[in-house]
Amino acid sequence: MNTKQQGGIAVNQLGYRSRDAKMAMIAGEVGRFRLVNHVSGETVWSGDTLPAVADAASGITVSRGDFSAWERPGTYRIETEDGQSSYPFVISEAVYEEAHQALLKAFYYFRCGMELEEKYAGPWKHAACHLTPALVYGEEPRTVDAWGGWHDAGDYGKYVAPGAKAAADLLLAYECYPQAFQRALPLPESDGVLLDVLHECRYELEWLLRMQDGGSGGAFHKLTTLQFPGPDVMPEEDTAALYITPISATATGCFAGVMAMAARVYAPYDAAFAASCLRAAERAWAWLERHPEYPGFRNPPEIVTGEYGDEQDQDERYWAAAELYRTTGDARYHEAFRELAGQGAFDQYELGWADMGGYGTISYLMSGKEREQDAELAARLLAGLQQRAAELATVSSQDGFGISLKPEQYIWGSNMLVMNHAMLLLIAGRLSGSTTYERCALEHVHYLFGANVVGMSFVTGFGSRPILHPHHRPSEGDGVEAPVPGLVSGGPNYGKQDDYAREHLADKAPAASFADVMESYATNEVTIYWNSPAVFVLSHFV
Ligand code: G3I
Ligand code: 9MR
Ligand code: ZN
Repeated sequence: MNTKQQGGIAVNQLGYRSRDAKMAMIAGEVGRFRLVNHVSGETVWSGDTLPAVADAASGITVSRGDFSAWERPGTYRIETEDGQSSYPFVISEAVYEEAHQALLKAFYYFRCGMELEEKYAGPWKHAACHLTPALVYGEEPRTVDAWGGWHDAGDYGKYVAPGAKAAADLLLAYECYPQAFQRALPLPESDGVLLDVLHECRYELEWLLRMQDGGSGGAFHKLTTLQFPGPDVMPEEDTAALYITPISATATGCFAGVMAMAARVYAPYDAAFAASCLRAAERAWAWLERHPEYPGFRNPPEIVTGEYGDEQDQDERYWAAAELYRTTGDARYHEAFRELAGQGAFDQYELGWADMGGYGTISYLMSGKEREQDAELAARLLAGLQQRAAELATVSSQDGFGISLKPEQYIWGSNMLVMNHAMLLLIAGRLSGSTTYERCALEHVHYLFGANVVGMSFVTGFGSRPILHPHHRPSEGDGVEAPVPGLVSGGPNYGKQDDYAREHLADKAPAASFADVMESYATNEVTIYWNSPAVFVLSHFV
């Protein structure tokens, strides 16, 4: 555990709601620990840590100090007999509101194709970028004018499948927790009518619509320069030619899924937009039907930007069928969904950019009251979801930091898995009308904001020791000291696929394989689809 200044006591650096479970994660065999009023220095409560756990993922022994009993609002710190102290944190009714807003506002900062004005962006303002039409790779001089949307990450590429995952998480958050989005961000589009989360998603959806091939209805896989620009190049300085790569089945499936979802969500507010989303989804579905087998996407030889390769497209088709059925009630889509569900060729409970099956399952289960269902299939999917949630809870109960990642799951973007798992736990609870998994999901939030072995808040701008040097070109190039706020870092990655990690993290345990340095893109990049599940999860707790 990080032993700089504050010692090996990790807490959620934002704090805890009064009535929630509260745990300090303390390195070593501990014993007595105390809760100290950070203002007066007075010890307000003390107790014994739980039996120490040898934690496989972090490679250390952890003693957990449970101070759930203390509910009185205030600012506190945890101390141990040997003089160690945690960062200060608050206990209060409302602790996650600011972070929730910032995690959503981050999408505005990722916007491409428009000026980010000081009025909305503060010091992180910049000029409009990437406005030139993109050459269609292999079909030059054909061009497509697909401006707008969100940059993917620390690079300026725009990729359909990850973009669809990010938008789907936000739309799902809105469908499950509309009350969490009542406060304006604000955005340039804020009008007091449509919630800002829907304005923000629409910015991406409009770009996605431009990524559909007018002729065939398939979705182009991605839009990027041939190579990544230098690490401090601002978006508007990245003026190399843009290329659109060929259509892929995974992009087209994701496109159909998120468009069908949008058609449903926007229908009450903008019938014309909703109708265009539905038409786009149906044309994409028709493309999928005409291409039942399609090779997985590979970067053409000259293009070395993110590949987002994925050989398995059945899960994206499954998601698309579920959303199209939920939105239209058309029996054709139900039939297609049942068929794909029956083949069992993919994981039906995953929520990653390559594994979209979980979205299909969730959509089908959430449509239960609106649509006729195959009762047997619905029961099987619900049982499967409950079982997955139960497994995650079991892993969490054995983990030193209370989360559901096994050591081998600290991969590139492990924080996405942390938040995806919390999302799955919350949805499993919601669909069975229980609060069983809420506590476990919240432990994942505590981990994200500091209760982890590196003792850092993985979100820029939040916590006493937040990420300061994300692999994010605007944060590097804008001359502002603080990085763009509200960005979720990828997190520990035992794969160590960058030079910095290979050199400096070689001997680190999986959960400790992290460095807050710009060079380490395999541990410390930021992306839209690592932020989006965090927005969903915090929406439950605000
Ligand atoms: O799924 C396997 C797992 O089965 C295996 O046990 C494990 C062992 O390494 O690997 C897992 O695969 C990993 C995969 O991500 C899972 O999502 C790969 O190792 C890992 O290399 C791969 O990383 C991806 C990375 O691109 C490199 O391709 C990240 O998911 C993905 O988020 C990241 O995306 C990049 C874009 O290409 C470009 N833009 C920035 C973005 C974020 O860094
Ligand atoms: O900046 C790039 C980042 O967005 C990608 O996720 C990553 C992996 O594809 O690659 C980064 O670019 C690096 C490139 O791959 C190798 N040379 C150094 C680049 C970072 O400055
Ligand atoms: Zn741009």
